[in-house]
Amino acid sequence: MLDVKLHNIRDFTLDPHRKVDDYPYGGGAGMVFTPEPVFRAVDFLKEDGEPRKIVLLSPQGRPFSQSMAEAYSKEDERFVFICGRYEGIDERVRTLVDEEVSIGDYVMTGGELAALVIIDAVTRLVPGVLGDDRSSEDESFSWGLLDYPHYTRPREFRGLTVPPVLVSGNHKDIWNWRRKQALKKTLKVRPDIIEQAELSDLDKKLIDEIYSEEDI
Ligand code: 4HQ
Repeated sequence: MLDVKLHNIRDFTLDPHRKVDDYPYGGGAGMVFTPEPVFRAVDFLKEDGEPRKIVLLSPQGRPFSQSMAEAYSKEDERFVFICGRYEGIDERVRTLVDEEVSIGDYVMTGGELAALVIIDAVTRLVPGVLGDDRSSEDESFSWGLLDYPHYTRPREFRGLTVPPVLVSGNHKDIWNWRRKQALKKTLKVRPDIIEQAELSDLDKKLIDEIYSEEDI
């Protein structure tokens, strides 16, 4: 089971204007998220005494990854995602935070979409949540590479055909073809992943084939 609750930070303000931002000490452009409502919201959420992991979404955080999604999906602890707005959040909020996480090197208007991205990636890994029985070996990142191309019926669509190997029924050939396509795609768009990966002798052979065949 998975349960998501949304809390409006303005509900934790103490002033009639429900203000959550203020000018930065030291000057400069933009506004800063004020600490009081965030502390009050976290205090409220901790009232039941249940343990929680407090996660702050921010471009300064640890980059979110599939391995973090897997780890989160296995936790039975609850999570609180603090989603800031404006230029940033008052630094003292970090004293409440267990983990600071980023979904990528870009700046959004707020952390809400980052929290949704994490919730989405974790949800699909929670057993039974989506009623799925996908085997994890089929998933692209568990290969440690980008995904290989997928095809379904019809065999020919607007003159575009399905690679014959996929209808050959030869599972070894199909596996090798998929692995080679995954290596090819990854070499092209994410060479950094190839550098990190532990490549088998077969992978090295497939990479040699790719280089001898193509201009990549
Ligand atoms: N923001 N990964 C600015 C992000 C972000 C990201 C969240 C926008 C924090 C203050 N969060 N607020 N990238 O761009 O997580």
